[in-house]
This record gives sequence, structure tokens and C-alpha cells, in this order.
Amino acid sequence: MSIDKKVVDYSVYLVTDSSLVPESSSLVRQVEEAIRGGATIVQLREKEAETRDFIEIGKKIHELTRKAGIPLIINDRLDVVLALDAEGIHVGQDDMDIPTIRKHLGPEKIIGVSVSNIEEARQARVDDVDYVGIGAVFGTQTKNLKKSPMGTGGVSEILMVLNDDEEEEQSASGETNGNKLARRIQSVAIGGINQSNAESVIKESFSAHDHLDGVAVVSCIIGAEDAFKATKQLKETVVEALDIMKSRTIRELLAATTYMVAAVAETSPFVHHMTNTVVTNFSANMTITVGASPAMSECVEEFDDFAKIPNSSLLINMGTATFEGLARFQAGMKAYYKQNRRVVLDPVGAGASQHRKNVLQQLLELGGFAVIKGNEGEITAAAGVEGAKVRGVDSVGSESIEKRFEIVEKLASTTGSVVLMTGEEDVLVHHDKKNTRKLLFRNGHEYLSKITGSGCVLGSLVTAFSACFEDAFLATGAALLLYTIASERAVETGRVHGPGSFVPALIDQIYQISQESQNRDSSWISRAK
Ligand code: 3NM
Ligand code: MG
Repeated sequence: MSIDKKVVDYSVYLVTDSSLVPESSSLVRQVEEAIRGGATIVQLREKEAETRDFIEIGKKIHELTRKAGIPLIINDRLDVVLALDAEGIHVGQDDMDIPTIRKHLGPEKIIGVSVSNIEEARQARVDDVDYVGIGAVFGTQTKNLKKSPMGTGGVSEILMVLNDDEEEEQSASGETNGNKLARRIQSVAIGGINQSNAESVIKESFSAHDHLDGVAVVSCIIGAEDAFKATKQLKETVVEALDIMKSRTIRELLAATTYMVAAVAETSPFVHHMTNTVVTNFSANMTITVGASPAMSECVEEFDDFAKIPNSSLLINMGTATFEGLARFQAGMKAYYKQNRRVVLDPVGAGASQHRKNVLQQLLELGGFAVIKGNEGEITAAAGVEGAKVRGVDSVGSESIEKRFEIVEKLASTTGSVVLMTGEEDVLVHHDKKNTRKLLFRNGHEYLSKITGSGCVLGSLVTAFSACFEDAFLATGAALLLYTIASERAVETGRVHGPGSFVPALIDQIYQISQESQNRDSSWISRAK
């Protein structure tokens, strides 16, 4: 059975080095265990071996890889590839040139090359290689590096050029489709990668249009006492992270988020709140924390002036219902729409009473919201779906993820707004003329559900972010990631003993992430789930 190089899985790319094998094992045994643990491709890299020994061990390892249906790649030695009829070759920048190799190996064999900078990546494109090994990411004991490690930022820069003439992907979900995959140069990162950093390598190494296809490792598997377990653990981590990064929508969001958090602080939007009396202080603090300016006003006479402030935006939060509420909300919307400003709706307690249902109905009729955000009960009520489970302003019970997407999509398509349904998992959807984007978010500490106003203050952040960016979907996603990741980090400080101490710690972490982002440190975003 021959291997079709178009469908090769590069996710766990094992590179050998017999000098690292533990005394109790052998290279063949380590490779066997690694394959059993889930290695998807093996490169035989024996820098010191004599030709005959290289071929001898190559035969044994090729038998193993054949049985597993995965490719064997030979480092550097065209003669050994031919002798073994191996599936491919990997070369460095100083080895034989690619056109000569291709001439001898033909179109079906896999050719990979090591690249360490943008120029080499561009050349790899011209040479039409099948994959590149990008490295070294980190320092390593396994190879004498000629250049200093590039970090995940360096890998991202290479991924920006590697497949950069790729056509815009059209599919609604933003996933890469089969045909294009065949023409993409695959990529793995290498150098100092192991079980504990693989997730962040994959999540930090990407561009808006490209992602890694796997990680290449030597010592963390070849040097392991239990190569099976080491590989299995690495594979689980890598598969989960790759799955996330294969979505173009996710990459676009992750690429934009740190920049957006910094830009909100630098732009300082004006966030006019028409909100409930429970959360005014908390909302104002949160708005200031991200560098925006809050105002709380129900005074119709000043709406026009506020709407004229540069980067102003309006948050309508229906939290405490009043008799005059509806007319004021409508006046606010009209004032902001007249200036082409964004208005965000938080239909708090939407399903709780007939009065709120009526108010919501009329707000939706006027429409035009950039974003509508709410919990499950609120969004369900806004979507006009029967059976919203609400008690007071809290959502109770939860539908399946599929059902929740269905509800959110319904509201998104009838309103044209970006719609965010919060909960243990958050659902974000936007329909526009061109496509539908949808995301499911899994970040956020459970204490967010143990304090009052946690949804309302997220509304403040969403409004601040959507004031600054044309793309309200990405702006909302960025605000959500900032908020939920901050909530997790807050608890990890060790200074949180319950919901009471959680609130100040949450504000601190949002401030902290904003500072990091302004310093162009985007490592926090790799926690996105
Ligand atoms: N190539 P480990 S780094 C074989 O930078 C190799 O091109 C590199 O070993 C490159 O996983 C490297 O043990 C060694 O750090 C990677
Ligand atoms: Mg070489």
C-alpha cells in the first residue's frame, strides 16, 4: 500500500536521534512505541551513522511505519531514500537543492525543508516543497543551532508568507476545504517543543490565513522512558489545539484580539450607558479599566451631545424596568443612529414579565443594533422562541449547544446584529451578506455566575470594543475573551477566596491584560478555548 502525500497527517512528527535513546530501550523500540502512542510521521535523522547502518535501521523502521500506514522521511540522504523506497526526504538549507531532489524522486515523494526565516519560506514556496519545518522555536540540546530561537512570534511571521497567495476561503464556516488543502504547504514547528509547551506553540503560532499542521519533536519522545505515554500525551494536546486553530474565524479573532484590547485603551471610546441601577458602579469601573470613558445618563436632553463625541457608543440595558424606559431607549437609539454610532442591546430579564417583552419587541422593531448580548433566557426571548426559562433576571436551565446555536442564529438572521448568548459556554453568531460566522467559547470562571452584574459589565466592554472597530463580530469576541480569560487568571492569583474577593481581582486582571496588550504581549490569548 502506498501513501498518498496529499493526505499525510503532520500533527505529531517524530524525528529520531539514536544518541538520545534511554539505555533500557533501542531506537526501533522507541519508534514502535511512539507509533503506538500516535506519532503520525517519522523522520529518520542519523547524523553519525554509516551508510550501511543507516539503511539497516531504516529497513526496520520502514517496516513499522508501513504497517502503521504513516510516511517515513529520511533526513538529508537521497541515496538512502532511494535504497529504502522511503516516502520522502527532509533537507536543510545547506543540503542538496530541491529541484535536483525532485528530479530524482518524482512528484509522488514528500519533500520537506527546514526554514528559519521569511526568505527561506518564500523560497520553499517557489521550490514547491510539500512541507516546511520551522525552527528553532525554542532552545534545544538536541541540535547545535546556528541562529537564535525565533519564538512563536517568529513562527507566526513565517506563516504569514508561507501560503500567502491562498485564495480567500469561501466556505461559510471558514474551514479550509479539501481542494485547497492539497495545494497548501504544510508546516511543523521544531526545536524545544514538548508536552507542556505544545499547546501554546500551536495557539501562538499562526497568521489570520494560516496555521501550523503539527509539531516536530526529538528528545521529548526519543529520550522518554515511556515513549508510548509521552507520544500519547503530546498527541492529545496537539490534536485539541490544532482543531481550534484550523478555523479561520478563530485565527482571525485571535490575531485581532490583543491588538483590539490595546487599541481600545489607545482610542478611549465614550461609552454611554442607559443601564440598571444595580450595576452602574461596576460597569463604570469596568469601562475605565479597559481605557474607555463611561457616562451614565437617562437624560434625553443630552443624548445628541453625547452621540457627537468621537468614538461614542450607546449601551441599552433593560435591567431595571421603568414606565418611561422605552421612550428613553428609543430616543437614545435615534440620537446615536443619527451620528452613525453603534448601539448595543442587553435585553436583561427579557422574558421575565409581559412589560419587558413589550419593550423588547418595540426595541427590536426599531432595530439596528450592532450587537445584542444576553444570557440564554434573554436571547431565547428576543428570538421569539417559546419556552425561555427565566426567573427574575436569571437564566435557568440550559438547552443543548445545537439548540442554543439555532436560537442565536435565528436572532442573528432576523436582526442582522451580532448576537452573543452567554452561559457556561458562550455562543457568538453573525450573519452578513457574504457569510455566517459562528464561534463557541469555553473560557470563564464559574464565579462569574456567582456575582451580580457580570453579564451587564460584559455589555460595557462589548460596547467599548464595538465603538472602535468596524467588525462588530471580532470586537465582541475580543471583549468576551478579555473578560473570560481575566476571570480565570483572577482566581489563579491565589488572592480570591470567594465571589466577594473575585470582583476586585477580576478588575485587576482586566487592567493587567490591557497593559500587557498595550506592551504588545499577546501570550495571554493562548488561553482561549
Ligand atoms: N532541527 P528537540 S531543531 C532536528 O531548528 C532539529 O531546524 C531544528 O529537537 C531546527 O525536539 C532540531 O529535542 C532539534 O528540541 C529538535
Ligand atoms: Mg541537513
